[in-house]
Amino acid sequence: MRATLFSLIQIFLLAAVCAQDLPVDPNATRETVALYRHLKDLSAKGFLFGHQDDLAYGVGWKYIPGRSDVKDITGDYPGLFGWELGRIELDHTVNLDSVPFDRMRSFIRDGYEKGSVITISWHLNNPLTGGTAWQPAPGTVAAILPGGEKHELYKSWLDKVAAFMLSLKGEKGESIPVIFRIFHELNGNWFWWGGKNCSADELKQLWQFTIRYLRDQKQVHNLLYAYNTDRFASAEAWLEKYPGDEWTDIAGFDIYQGNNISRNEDFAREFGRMLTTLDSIAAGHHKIAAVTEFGYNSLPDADWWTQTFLPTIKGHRMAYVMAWRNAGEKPGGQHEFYVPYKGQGSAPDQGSAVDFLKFYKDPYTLFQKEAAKEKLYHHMAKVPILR
Ligand code: BMA
Repeated sequence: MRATLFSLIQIFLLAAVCAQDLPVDPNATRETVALYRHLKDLSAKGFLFGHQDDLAYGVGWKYIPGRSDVKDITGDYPGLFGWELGRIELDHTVNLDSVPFDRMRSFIRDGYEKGSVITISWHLNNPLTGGTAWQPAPGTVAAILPGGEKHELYKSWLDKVAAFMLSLKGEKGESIPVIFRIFHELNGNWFWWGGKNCSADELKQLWQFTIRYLRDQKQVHNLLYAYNTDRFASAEAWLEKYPGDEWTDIAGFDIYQGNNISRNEDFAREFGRMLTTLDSIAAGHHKIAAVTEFGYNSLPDADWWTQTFLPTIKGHRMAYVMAWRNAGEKPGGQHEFYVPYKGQGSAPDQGSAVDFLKFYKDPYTLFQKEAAKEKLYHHMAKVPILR
């Protein structure tokens, strides 16, 4: 009898442990684990709509408290905010797009306190040459791996990232969970860590080292890790540098309409194909799927949101999608924006603003008000945490 009771307890404990679905970091904070679990289920309802640098600036304005191009059009903020750490490694006070890190910290806190999700990318400079992220050089990844000539330098850069991540605190002093999108667009040749600039094995080693260092050495426990490619041809191509299930929380890709994929039909076909492939990769590997960056620069098609983007993505299993930044006029005269803004077009009700409002109202798109209702940082009762 006693033996039977003992076995029953053992079985119960084993079942409870198996039922635990933990992220890459098994010691992730409670809020981080809660976010991870919520994001796993979210795609049944729809996707969070995200926007890079949303609270910092938009087209024609900068640092106006409470302002957001998304809010100007919809009355609501994004359900996910993207931020960027490039130049933190050099101890600069502003990032590569001139956003001050101290302001970024308060924007992150604001987004989190109101219930939205935070994701961060890092266009870190080339540690071998001192050039930018867009200046590849042979041997860069090898040089920062353990034993490489720039390994200590790379670790000192990670120390700065760790300090920033650890400085993100909510009202009660808890760490703010962040989806860290390291080495993004890693199948393209434009970044020093991408495509032909290193081998699959080197990238995997770099990935695993980076996480081990942040998680185990620096004790950063508020991060989920996103692996994302640019456009890709097949599941095999997407998986070419995949570091493994135990090193990945979120599976994604970046896609832009324009240039070599300009017609709506072509974009929808390509986008749909990649979404279908990512659905099955994410299901097979038990990962959260997301469109980690997307956009159609300057939104030349007034119906794009409801006639091209939304119908293509509906029915797929993305937890979030993130539009890139509304930089407006950039030095050098280029123009860049991916979300409509007040005054776009010749009258306030023209351009793609009306269409974006329809997109906002579709129950499938989740902005901040919906994100807040989901209580993404609260525990889901159904899965106990045994810690
Ligand atoms: C690019 C552009 C650049 C920017 C970079 C990093 O896609 O938006 O202007 O500097 O991202 O954020």
